[in-house]
Amino acid sequence: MKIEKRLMELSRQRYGRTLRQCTAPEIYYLLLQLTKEYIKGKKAIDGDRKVYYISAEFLIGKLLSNNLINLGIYDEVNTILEKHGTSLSQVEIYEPEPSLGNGGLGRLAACFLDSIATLGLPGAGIGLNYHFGLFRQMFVDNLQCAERDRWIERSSWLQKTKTSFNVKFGDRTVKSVMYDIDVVGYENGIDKLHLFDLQTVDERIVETGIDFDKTNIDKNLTLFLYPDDSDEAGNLLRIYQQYFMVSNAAQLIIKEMKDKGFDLYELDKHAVIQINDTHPTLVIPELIRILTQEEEFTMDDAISVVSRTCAYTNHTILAEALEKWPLHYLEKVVPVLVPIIKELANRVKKNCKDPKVLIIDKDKRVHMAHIDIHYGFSVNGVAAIHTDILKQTELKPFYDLYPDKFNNKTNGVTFRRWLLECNRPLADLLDKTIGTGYRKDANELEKLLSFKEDESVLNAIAAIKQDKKEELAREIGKKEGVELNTDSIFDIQVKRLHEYKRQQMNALYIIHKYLEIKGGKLPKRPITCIFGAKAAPAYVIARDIIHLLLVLQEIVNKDPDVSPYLKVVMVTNYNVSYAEKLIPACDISEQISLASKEASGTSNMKFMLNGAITLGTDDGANVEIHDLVGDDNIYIFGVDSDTVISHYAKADYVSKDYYEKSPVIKEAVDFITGPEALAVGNEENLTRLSNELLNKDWFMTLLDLEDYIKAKDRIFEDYEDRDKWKRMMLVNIAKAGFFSSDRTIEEYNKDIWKINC
Ligand code: 26Q
Repeated sequence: MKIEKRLMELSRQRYGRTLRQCTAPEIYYLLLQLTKEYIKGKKAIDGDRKVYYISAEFLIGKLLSNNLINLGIYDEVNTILEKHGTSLSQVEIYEPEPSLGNGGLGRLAACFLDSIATLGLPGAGIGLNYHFGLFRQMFVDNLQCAERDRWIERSSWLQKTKTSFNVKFGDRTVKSVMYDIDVVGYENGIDKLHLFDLQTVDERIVETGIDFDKTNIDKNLTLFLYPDDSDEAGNLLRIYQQYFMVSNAAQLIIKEMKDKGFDLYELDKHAVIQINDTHPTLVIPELIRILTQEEEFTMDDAISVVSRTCAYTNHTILAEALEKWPLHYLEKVVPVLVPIIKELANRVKKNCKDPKVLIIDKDKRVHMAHIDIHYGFSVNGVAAIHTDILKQTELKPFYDLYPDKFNNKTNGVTFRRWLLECNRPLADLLDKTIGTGYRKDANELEKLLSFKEDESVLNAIAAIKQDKKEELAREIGKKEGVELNTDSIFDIQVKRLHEYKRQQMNALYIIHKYLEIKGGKLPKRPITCIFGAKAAPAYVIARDIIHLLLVLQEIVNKDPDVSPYLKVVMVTNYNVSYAEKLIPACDISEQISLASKEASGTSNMKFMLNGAITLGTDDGANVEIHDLVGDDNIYIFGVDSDTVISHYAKADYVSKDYYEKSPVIKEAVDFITGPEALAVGNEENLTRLSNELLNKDWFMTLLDLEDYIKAKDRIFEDYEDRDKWKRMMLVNIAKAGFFSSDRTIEEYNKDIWKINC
């Protein structure tokens, strides 16, 4: 009982009390210290070749349970806590959650670090130590408000290091300080997440909410994740952040190479840099700058070795999300890089006649992705359909130039957090049924298929789902003040709020159902529609959609005729911890993006792994889920990506036509600005949203609405065939092995990184 003894010792030393006498937050700090001591005893993963995963976001979530699981001491610690009158779940609520990411891309980076360490690959994450991460969301008068979310405490997972670099901007030079967070591999060694902070950062300049002086770079550089980029000062700050991140990364990488005695001309042999979307793209010119100006490389040699070291991952085809910086912004913020970027651009211009592949376009905007593609050795998309669209449409001219650079790496999620941690009862059932081999080799989940007709296994899966629904209902009752019926169907859509993800289509379904129920057509079983989403503070329509959802929540839940059959709840401040409660409790996983627009999606994988059935379009990784489980175990609706792409090409989609042709659509859209909605909501928000749907509807909500209603009614109907539903749950769990991030990282390593191969 080494752990118990040490915990009791720590509680005496730190608080002068027994474990039982300590409060839950005190026990959290004891466990933090204990876990850190345990980690110190583990080996650092080391080798001659290392991957550096540079990312502006690492949405790591809370780390206590995750680290205990990966260290293999979770059960032991929990048993000790229970013996002393508490439990891990009562303690971990006091761990502050680092929200160092917006959504999928940031969470993917966190899953990848877990898998890199688990596979024993020498690797490090490199990012920024935002003091306030993503905002904390609140609702006031059915509108979203944003509050700062401070997560750093005196005792935390962050360890201050002695590493520090100078970063030279056009108008100032600043100093960094590097903090480390240990990344614990599952039954393996330790890698590091390096988060760079500004030495002179000053939290006191934050005014109310999330407002602060965007021009005070010496104090604000690492305060916030993605400050508002709706104005020029916000955009400039973003470039300051990006250069600060990559200059530190480049200096650290070069220093590590030198410390290990490696020849910089062989940088590509010892380091591979994975560029997570275009946010870290400036690492390419920065490395070239350092090699040519500080290490006496010729330009040719520097470009050659850097190009053989850097690989780029694309996460989006949305034009507005592809970064293009006006050259004069770069001239102001990072003048030292401008001659290098111009040199890179000129070399492209000399060789390629197609204006679509230029780095600097005719309007003097620098296309960040183009730097990555010309001067990196690998370009990957994040799901099969996404990579195909990149090759055939969005990046076709580049694919024609460099067919060998393009490859697909379908995303994955770490099963440690998204199964072992968030759904321990399901993991225990799997252990008992198919053995524990799936924990190391996720494909072994398929063994579950041989239990497809085994009633006791099917009932056990259903019973776990029921327990998880009850747990979630308690949580939502406590946090949101909404009472849920756990015999109802839990239909869940949680993800960032974006028009292409089409939460507005789900809202229109709710209106349709509300009107049906009002008209006397009752569903066989009550339905609970759960949403979780943050909208970027400057994204007006996204905030209007949140407003509509909150208005519907009020109307539906307060209506005594309707609320016994239909409930709506928009959870506050959706984050990783909330996801860990929502996902295991879900019956229906809503993945309803406009086909072609969701690069992959990763919550779809987490839901599937936890036995939810997907209701989705043929988009992103849904396509691969569909292939794996077959038509009988998924509900696919809507037009396909080719049709969508052709509508855009011909500009022939007119949403008003659909509104006018279909009474069902008309009735639902009219409700948004009708008397019931206006009695509860704001005219300005609701009218703007209605106009958007009627006059623009860029993401074709009305095109798919009728098919969506049909699919949804069919899935609700099928829920009543409980045996069939349980088998669908089992098949989804059994087929989820492909979506382990261990598989994804093995593929990155085999095709791109080539470490220990
Ligand atoms: C760009 C320019 C200016 C300001 C902000 C940005 C910006 C910020 C964040 C652009 C993109 C992001 C985040 C993108 C993201 O999360 N993409 C998601 O990545 C997941 C992991 O690959 C995919 O599963 C999702 O489909 C994709 O939407």
